[in-house]
Amino acid sequence: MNRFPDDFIWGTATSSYQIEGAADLDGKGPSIWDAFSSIPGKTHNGETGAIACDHYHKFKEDIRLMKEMGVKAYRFSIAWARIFPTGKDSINEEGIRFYSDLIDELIQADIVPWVTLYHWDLPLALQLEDDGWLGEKMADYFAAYADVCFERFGDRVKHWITLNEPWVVAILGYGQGVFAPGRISTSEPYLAGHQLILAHAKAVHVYREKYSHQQGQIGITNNCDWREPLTDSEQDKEAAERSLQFFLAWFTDPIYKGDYPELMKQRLGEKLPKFSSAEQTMVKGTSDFFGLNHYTTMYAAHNDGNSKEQNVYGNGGISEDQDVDLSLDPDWNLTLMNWAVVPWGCKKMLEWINKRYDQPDIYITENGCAYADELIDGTVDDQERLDFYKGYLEACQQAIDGGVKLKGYFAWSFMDNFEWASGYDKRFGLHYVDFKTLKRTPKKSALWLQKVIKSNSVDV
Ligand code: PNW
Repeated sequence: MNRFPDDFIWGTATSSYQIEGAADLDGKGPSIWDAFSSIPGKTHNGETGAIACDHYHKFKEDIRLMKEMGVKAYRFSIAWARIFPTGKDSINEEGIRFYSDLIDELIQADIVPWVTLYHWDLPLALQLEDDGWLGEKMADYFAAYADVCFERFGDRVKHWITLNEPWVVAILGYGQGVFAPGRISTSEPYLAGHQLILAHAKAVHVYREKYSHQQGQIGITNNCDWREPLTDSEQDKEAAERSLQFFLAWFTDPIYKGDYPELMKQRLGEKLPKFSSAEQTMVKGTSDFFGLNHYTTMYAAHNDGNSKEQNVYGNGGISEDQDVDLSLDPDWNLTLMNWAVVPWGCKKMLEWINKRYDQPDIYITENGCAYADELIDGTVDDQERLDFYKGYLEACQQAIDGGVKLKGYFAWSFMDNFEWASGYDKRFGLHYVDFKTLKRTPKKSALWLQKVIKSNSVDV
């Protein structure tokens, strides 16, 4: 029987705005997602995270369900605006209390908290006063907020993730405008990305300089889809590599190597901000592990600059900077997000990271799929999701067998939740949530994953 390593970390993941609700309770300030989702037309059916799964009030029940599944770790995020309602200056003790209680409850249940400091719900005040991630004081504000989290929670939290998916913040938030703050630009994503990297690095330095006695780990989570060359031609192979560098190495090269990838610098020229040499030193080496969110795969082909069909896919980045055409194999199954199910792409992605960054410890901090699940006679038969997880976990196991240091896997998501601009129809959860009654029900895939975790093997 194929087994995962004995110390493999099995977890599930969520984020604050997608599950908590209680958007303006107990002193929480508004975030850019409260504002963005209240603008007509920005989200599916005008839905918002104002109530979401009401995890704010139901977290004890949720932890009970996690315990039943047997998960070893739970990745959640802190809403910055619960801690600092305006993003800075004065602390909201009621916000501290909520996360402190959540952490205590997890530890009592023997579930290790993995805490993300920023999963996109920026305090609105910082957007209005400082232009959000375009603002040059953001790194200081983020580091000050992180400092308070380390101080108040670091006695119990030993696993920190600074930022979730800066690529999404930069491209979908500042490029395509489909996520908060809704900006549309071909240059701002690189400016926002730059401030995000600096903010991450500053927070890591605070942690290492002031809180080393807490003996925790800190890193960042980036997302990347695999890019498979459409043909064997050198041009398509180069296009796929270029696409991966514009997607992932944009954020991970500065952190692992000290600067942006050479080909991005060449192609972007003045559009790409530069790190001073002091900043390069500050940024380099600021991740104790490689956090990866991985969902799908696309073919990449060279584009000679004449094709008009460049931006058809939401996750291509700024394609005119890359000269890459993306496409799907018509044989691939699609999830409700129209993301293709390609387990071997996950294995290749892990191998690419292993090679480029010299065998780092990798954690898949998100992987999962959305379907239109239905609750029928008290059960949810989500066989497609079960097959998805089986395929991707087998790919993970093959990568581990091939020498990749994959140390853990967090399924996205613990329960159905507010899928950002797509609202509540896109169900990613292992647990079904009835958004009228807020009742939770484990899906078939959750019961299967429970067995996987127990036996440390996907052959169950
Ligand atoms: C991630 N893309 O978002 C987030 O971390 C989660 O909050 C989210 O619910 C989950 O994946 C599912 O979407 C992404 O366009 C959003 O490539 C968009 C993309 C990737 C990740």
